[in-house]
Parts: sequence; structure tokens; C-alpha cells
Amino acid sequence: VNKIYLKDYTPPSFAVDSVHLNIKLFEDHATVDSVLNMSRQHQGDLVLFGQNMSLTAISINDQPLQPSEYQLDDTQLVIANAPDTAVVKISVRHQPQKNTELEGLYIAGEGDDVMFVTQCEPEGFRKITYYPDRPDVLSVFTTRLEADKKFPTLLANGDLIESGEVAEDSSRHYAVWHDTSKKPSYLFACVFADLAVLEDRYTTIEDREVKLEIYAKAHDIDKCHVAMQALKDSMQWDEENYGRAYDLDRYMIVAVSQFNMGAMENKGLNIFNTSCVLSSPETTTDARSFSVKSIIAHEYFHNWTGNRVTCRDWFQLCLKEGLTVFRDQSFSADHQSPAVQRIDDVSMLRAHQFSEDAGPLAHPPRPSSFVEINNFYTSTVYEKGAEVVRMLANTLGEKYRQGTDTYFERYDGQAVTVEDWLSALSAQGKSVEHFIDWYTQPGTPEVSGHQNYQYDEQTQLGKLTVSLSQKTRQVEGYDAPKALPIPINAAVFDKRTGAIIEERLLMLDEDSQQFVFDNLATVDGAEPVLSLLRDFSAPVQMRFEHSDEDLAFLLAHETNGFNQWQSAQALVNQILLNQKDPAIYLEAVKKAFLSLAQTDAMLAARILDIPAERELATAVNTNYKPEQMKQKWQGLKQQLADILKAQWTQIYEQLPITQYQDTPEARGQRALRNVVLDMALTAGIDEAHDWAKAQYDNARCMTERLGALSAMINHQHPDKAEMLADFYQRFNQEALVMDLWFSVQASDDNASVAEVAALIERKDFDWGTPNRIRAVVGSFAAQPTKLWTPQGVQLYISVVRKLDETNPVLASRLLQALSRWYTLAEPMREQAKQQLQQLSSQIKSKNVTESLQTLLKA
Ligand code: BAL
Ligand code: ZN
Repeated sequence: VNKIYLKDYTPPSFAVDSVHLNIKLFEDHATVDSVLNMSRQHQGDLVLFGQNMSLTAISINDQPLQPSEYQLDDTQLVIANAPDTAVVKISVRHQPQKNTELEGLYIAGEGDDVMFVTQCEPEGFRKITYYPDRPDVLSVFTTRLEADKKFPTLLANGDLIESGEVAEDSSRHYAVWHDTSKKPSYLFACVFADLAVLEDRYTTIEDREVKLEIYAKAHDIDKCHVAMQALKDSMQWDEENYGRAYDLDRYMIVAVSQFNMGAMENKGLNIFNTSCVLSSPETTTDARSFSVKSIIAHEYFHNWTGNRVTCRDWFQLCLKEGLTVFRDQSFSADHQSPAVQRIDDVSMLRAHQFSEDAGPLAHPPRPSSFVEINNFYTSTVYEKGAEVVRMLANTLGEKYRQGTDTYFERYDGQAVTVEDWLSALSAQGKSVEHFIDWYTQPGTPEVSGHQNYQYDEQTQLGKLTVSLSQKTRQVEGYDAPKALPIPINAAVFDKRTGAIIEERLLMLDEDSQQFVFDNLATVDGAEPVLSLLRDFSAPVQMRFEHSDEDLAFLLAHETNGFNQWQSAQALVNQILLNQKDPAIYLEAVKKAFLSLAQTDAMLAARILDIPAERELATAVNTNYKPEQMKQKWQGLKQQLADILKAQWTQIYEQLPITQYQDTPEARGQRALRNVVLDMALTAGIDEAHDWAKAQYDNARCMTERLGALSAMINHQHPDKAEMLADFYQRFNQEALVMDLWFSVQASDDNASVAEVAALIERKDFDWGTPNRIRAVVGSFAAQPTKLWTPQGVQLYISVVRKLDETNPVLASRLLQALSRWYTLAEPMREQAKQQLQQLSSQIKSKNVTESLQTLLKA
């Protein structure tokens, strides 16, 4: 396999000043005629990448090229002696009808529902035509699309400048789109479809009237209003918070069912997985609906962070992704309880990124080599990348905004690097260039420490010394880890009053350091309680020597909602990983829960979280026994349910189903109601079976209905089969709801591996739709006790093997979920290893090959 290194980067020999594409779609193939106006920038060959297509004509400056004048192989077309100014004309032919990879120009749907769409990031454009398909080649695109009139919707980036019937064939029509902004080919998009459109307008702060259009199947168009509102909110938010306005006259979003990612930020023409754009109360849970808003924001924010300022090469992927995730997280935190937003973001980071960093797939946010860049759309690049930006923003304070202004002014229209980003941020008089190590060093730092308190009887003042040290594991293939700049938000609490005495940002940037809080006046001179890493100010594992009593104190008194929750999490970790007695936790969490249930329902629902088994397993590096972990997990949940047994009924009854509203308060009440229902069933409250049935029947929205259904399934409700059938009857025309139907069964604790396999064998388990595959396989993989059995691994691997042939991008991403195989206790460890080794000989794609080889290195 061919590894590519960051250190080998060279700029492109030729620029493409403008490009004209003529894409004609026929019944069983497509042709693409392109005209590239190229000019030399550097010495070297003219290199055009291309895959899976046949070249039918090529000329330079109107002179046809003979095969001896260029070199053509499976991946590229190289012209050695091209003139400095070259008009390159190329014609190719390929079969999007047979393209199942969901990359390049591909078919989505079937029968009357068929459409053709593109996915070009990172390297899909080279499956459309030969082109210098690299992010540092920016050009002005004009695109003509031609197809049968059964595809009335013909869309490409920019503005529609012409359309009409094809002169020679009245069954066909065409549209010409022109995008005035310069963009790399990965931001190209086009669509051939038959879609309805929801329209709106937005006037930017610069007084530009922008047409907003969301395209979806007619059946789904009424589910686009949440996304439309989110789009307008995002446009305004970026103006207010980053001073960035939209720059074209049109912003289009197209919903497609068959999509590998959540969505794609193509310039002026976003393409979205239906699961990330469609939302209605009846069909979409609150959690999903909220993530629709975040993803709309994410793709919109890319217009500045990614599109106008783009990446020089794919090693810099986190430059646009980390920054854009941080921006969407900030947007979302403005639209719900910021503490809950932070809890959800950190839970996701811990469950996925920490486990990535702890195993063979560990890589820094900016990797230095790869075989297949598609394998690096990871939690590390995205979520850890966002954490690094968050640390930069917090460290810079008010200077952060000046820094981003400089970044946009300096690099607008350019393809840049992480170093450029840090240099722009550092141009305000406070350097953050040393944060580069966060971008280049893998592994999650562990911060440990303790406190020491001295009280001076004479002055009646205390001195608190906080000793902290950091350590990052050595990852094979990387330099010895360096100490990183770790910003740790701290608060000192008076133990007697529960009040904060002092708040400070501690910058731990050496291996070990001491920080002193002096002249502390506490009631009775009592030793204060320290709260560290408030709001999770750095992506580290914090192992501070807190007593259980101090953690219980923080659970009661922390004003930072994230750290309040975190204190409960720390106690839970002590119980589940270090066999501590749960008594203190149970009492403290009970109190906190009962109080929050009256004031902040959403946070109340979260405060009872027990980290997912997968997250807990991140801390177990050998001899991992999933069954044992699960028993402990369930044991603690049972104790939690029991200690509040006397209260569940009253709390549930205080939360009657009312008319649907999409406000943070209403969402909080629904979340709490579902948690209480599940807990009441766990506590063995008989009436809770009736509540579940009634909640299902009376549900006003999907959050209520699905909450009831999954409670019934997980607690073996006598009517569970009937309810599943009812759910199917109600929603079998709604693909995204059917994903929930599959998922709730695949997540059923009581279901065997064979029952999950039976779901996969169903006719409506659609191998062409990643949403459906993830609904089953993703839910299944979240249950370690099922996954880590010989049958479980076999089932999982059989899915990867099958997808290796049709959709390697997805196959490889799914395979990465097996990365912690080597931590298992024997004999499962050896069995998993053998099963993975067997897979090696059965796969073809370089995507899966790279992931598997890395996995087996553990
Ligand atoms: N750029 C790929 C999809 C996303 O991160 O928005
Ligand atoms: Zn993104």
C-alpha cells in the first residue's frame, strides 16, 4: 500500500484558472466533457487524477494528444511536457448507475425514486473526470447538466444562468450553473433528481438578498421547516459571533437517503443525509431534531471555515473540521442549556475519541501520513480538533475574535495550514503557536494531582497548594510525548458555605507544576474544596485525588453544570472501575436529582447518566470482560433506581403529556419523563408498565413514543411485540422512522446475536443505505457483551466484508469499532484476533486494508 506523507507536500505545477464541465446523464452511463484553462505555477508534470472511467478524448490547445504523449494508469493521467498555458479538453465516460460507493457521481434510491448526486470530499471528484483533484487547486466552475426530463431538478454550485430543452432531443433538458467563487474540486456538487423545494429568503448584514432552498422528496418537504429555521439562525449567528456573512445569492440544501456522512458543505449546494435534515415532531426524536439544527449550522459555518479559507492538503483536515465543530457546538450551546450541550459533547468525545486515542488507531488531529484519507474522518480530527480550538479560544479570551478576523482577512480565498491558523490567532500580541503540539501529538494526556492545605491560625488565612502533573502515553511511530499547554479552569469552594471563593485558569504546561491559592478566608478555616477542569476546559483524563466526600460536595454545590455532572461521573467511575462503595454516590446523586428535577429537567435527566460500557472500557487495557462490566453497570443502575423508588411515581405524574413544543424546557421534560419511566420499570414499579403503554398510545411526538417503546422492549413488557407491530404499521412509509424501528430492536438487551442477524436478513434491511446499516450494526456494536462473542464478531465482520465490495468508505469506518479487540480477556481476545486475521485475505479495498492492518498492530 502506498503511504502519503505530509513532509512530502509539494505545490501543484499547474493552476486551473477556470473550468467548464458538461455532464450528460444517459440511461446507462454518463459522459463528462471538460475544459480546463490551466497555467503553470511551478516546474513539473501536469498531473490529473482519475478513477473508474474511460478516457474518450484529450487535447491540449486544440491539438489531440497521442497516447504516447501522456501516461495513463488506474489513478492518474500525467502529461510530461505540457505548455505553460494549456487549454486541456477531456472527455470521459462512466456508469454512475453502477456506482454503489456513494462517492463521485452516484445513484441513490431506486425505481421512480432514483436520483443521481455527488460526493466529492475528499477525493470523489476524480471519479467524475480527470482533474488536479487536490484542495490547493482552486478554480471558477461553470457546469452544464443535461438529462432526461424525468429528472426535472438539475442543480450545481452557484447561480443558474441558463436552462432549456436540448435542441436535438425534446425528451431531454439542460441547466447551466456558474459559481463565481474559486473553489477546490472537493466542494463541487451536482444533482439530477425529481424533488420538491421549500423556499425562503434571508437578507444578510451586508444587505444581500439570499434565496434559501431545501430540496427533498415531495413526501418529505413538510419536514424541512426545522432545517430552514436553523439555516436562518446560523446565518445570523455567524454574522453576530464571527462577523461573517454569506457571499452568494443562493443557498441550496438537497436531502438524499443514501449518504455516507451526515452532510457535505459543497459551495452553495449542501448535500445532506435525510437523517440530518428532515425533522418533524411525529417522526423525529428531540435528540435527532436538535442535531439536525447543529448539522445545518455546521455545514453553513463551513462556508467560511473550509470553503473560503480551505485546506492546503488533506493532512490539514482538522483545520476546517475542528474549527467548524467548535463553531457548531458554540451555536448549539446558545440554543439549549450550555451545560447539557457540554455534557453531550464530552460524552461523545470520551466514548469515541478517547477510545481511538487509547488504541492502535491513535493519531493526532493532524496526522503526518495516511494511505486512504477517507479513514481519517475520525473523532480525533473532528472532536479532538474542536477541543483544541476551544482551548485556543479560552486561552485567548477576547483576542480570539480578533484572531479569527485576522485569519479570515489574511487567508480568504487561500488553501492554508494549521500553522497559518495559529499564526493568525497569535497576531494579537498573545502567542498560541505552542498549541501546535496538540495538533501533532497523539494520545489523551492524563493529568493527576492532589491538594495540600495550610492554615495560619494567626492571620486566619489559608494557603491551598495544588500539585498537578501530566503524562501522555507513547504511541508507536511518534516522537516521545512532550508536555502540552493544558488550560485547567479551577474554582475553590468554601466547604462550610458551598460558595466559590476564587476562580482561576491554571495553565499546566510542564510535566509537573504547583499552583498556589493564597490568603483564603474560609469559614472556620476549613480546608476548601477544589473543582478542576470546569466545563471540561481541556481534552484530558483528570485523575485528581478527590475524596468521595469532596465529589459529593461538588455534586451539591458546583455552579458549573458540567462539573456538577462530572462529579457524579467521577464517583461512578470509582465504583465501577475501583470497586468503591456506592453509598456516598447514591445519596448525593439522589439529592441532586430531586433538586434538578424541579429546576432543570434536562440536566436532571443527565445527572443519572452512568457512562456507556464502551466508555468505561476505555480505561481497561487488558483482561477486559464485557459480561463482568455489564453486571456492575446494571447493578449500579438497579441501586440508583431503588434508592429513588419512592419518588418515581410522583415525578412521573408531575410530567403529564401536553401539547408538543420545541423549547429547551419542553425537550427537558420529555427527556426526564423517558428517564423516569425507564428507572421506574427498573425499580420494579408495577404501574410503570401501564404508564409505558399509555405514553405510547397518547404520544404527541416521536420522543414520547420511542421512549415508551424502548422502555417496553428493554423491560420485557407483555405488549412489546404488539407495540412493535403497531409502530411498524404506523411508520413503514417513513424510512428514517424505520431506522429507529430497526435500531430499537438491535439495541434490545434481551435480543440474541441471531436475532440481530435476522434483522440484517430482512428484505427491508437496505444494504445501499448507510442509515439502515448503522441503525442495526451501530446499535449492536454499542453492546460489548453481544459484540465481543465469537458469533458477534463473526456477524460484524461479515457486514464489513460485504461492504468492502460495495462501499469501502463505510466498511472501513465500521471496522474501526473493533479497535479495542486486544484488550479482551482470553479466550475471546485470541478468537477476535483470528477472525480479524481471516478477514485480511478476504478484502480488496485500500480503505479496509489500511484500517485492518492498523488494528492488527495492537
Ligand atoms: N466535510 C465533510 C462533512 C462535514 O464535516 O461537514
Ligand atoms: Zn465538517
